Amino acid sequence: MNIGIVCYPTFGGSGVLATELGKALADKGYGIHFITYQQPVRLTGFNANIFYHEVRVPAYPLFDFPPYETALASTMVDVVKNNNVDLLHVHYAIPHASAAFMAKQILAEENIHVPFITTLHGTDITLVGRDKTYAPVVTFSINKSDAITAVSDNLRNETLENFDIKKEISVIHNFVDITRFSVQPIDAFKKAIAPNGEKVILHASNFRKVKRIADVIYTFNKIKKNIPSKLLLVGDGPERHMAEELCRELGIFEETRFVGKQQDMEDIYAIADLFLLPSEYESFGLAALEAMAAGTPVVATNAGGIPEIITHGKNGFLSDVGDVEQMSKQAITILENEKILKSFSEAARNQAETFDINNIVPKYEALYNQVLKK
Ligand code: GMT
Repeated sequence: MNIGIVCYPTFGGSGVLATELGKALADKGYGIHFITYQQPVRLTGFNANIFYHEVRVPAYPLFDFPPYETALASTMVDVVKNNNVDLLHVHYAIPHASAAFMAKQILAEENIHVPFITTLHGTDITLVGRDKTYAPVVTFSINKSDAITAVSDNLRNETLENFDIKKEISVIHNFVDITRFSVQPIDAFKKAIAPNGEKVILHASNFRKVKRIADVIYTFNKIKKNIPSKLLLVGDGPERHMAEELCRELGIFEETRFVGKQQDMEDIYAIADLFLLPSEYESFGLAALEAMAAGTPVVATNAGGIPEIITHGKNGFLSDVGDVEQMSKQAITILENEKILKSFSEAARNQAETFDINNIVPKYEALYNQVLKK
């Protein structure tokens, strides 16, 4: 089977998930055609079954806003025709689902019938998609999808509550490759971050407002008063400058390390003792799952789909959004006692195993077969 995968190629969770899915399917013998404006960041190495098709958006002086959606739909048409693509799987509704619908219609004119599946990831529904500017097109293109999936029960419910969806939405949770995250910590790296054996508190995200980076910093500020610790911040985005300023204001800049966007996340999770995810909302929280796969317990908010991964008091802790007092107490509970830390770490890893790639990818394969049989 040949599958066209459309996603954002960046460090965002939807792009990461789509790329890992494509790689896993290629390993199983599927022909995978990534269609996007840039090589996906997690698409490294060579695999004979993987193809990357760049969407080019030519500049023209008339265009203040180059029409990416049109270029994407045209590229989809081209890729389907020239590579015998059997189905399209688009990740993140905007503008991928409407572009896929357009491509499907164009191909139908030539008697080429290609179904498309839309996977909803989060902000395409909860933040951006709900905005009046996009909502009619998002609703229409979700309804026109041949199958719809959401990455958590919470996101499925949010979609049904906020959009007039006339079709079934299947929940296929995000996954993690447990083997990839089972690496030993690199001593030199741990020493560079925590030279005196301090605990390493980690946060990784795209530093957008929804991640509440200030809460990461305030929580850390409280933790470090009780536990010798360092804060490692991975990623980049609009809130980074504010975060650096806040660390300076609180006088903890020396205890924090901003390392920007990173590829080898397994090595980073491996040296962390605790992961903080104080988001306003997460449809799922893929970074938390990756941390857990590496045996790093997570202190997070009880927002969105996070409680579908973290069992409060067993493999991590959950708090109300903004409750930094509570989050710091929970972090200290885990970190101050090696026995507790070990038991949370093991429980986190066990929980992550239920979301292992080998358990989840077959669900997508079953859906592809179902859609192609229709
Ligand atoms: O906002 C992000 O974290 C990026 C965003 C994306 O679409 O790239 O992530 C969303 O999709 C991820 C993968 O399914 C989920 O793990 C994240 O929870 C979700 N983000 C939000 O809902 C804010």
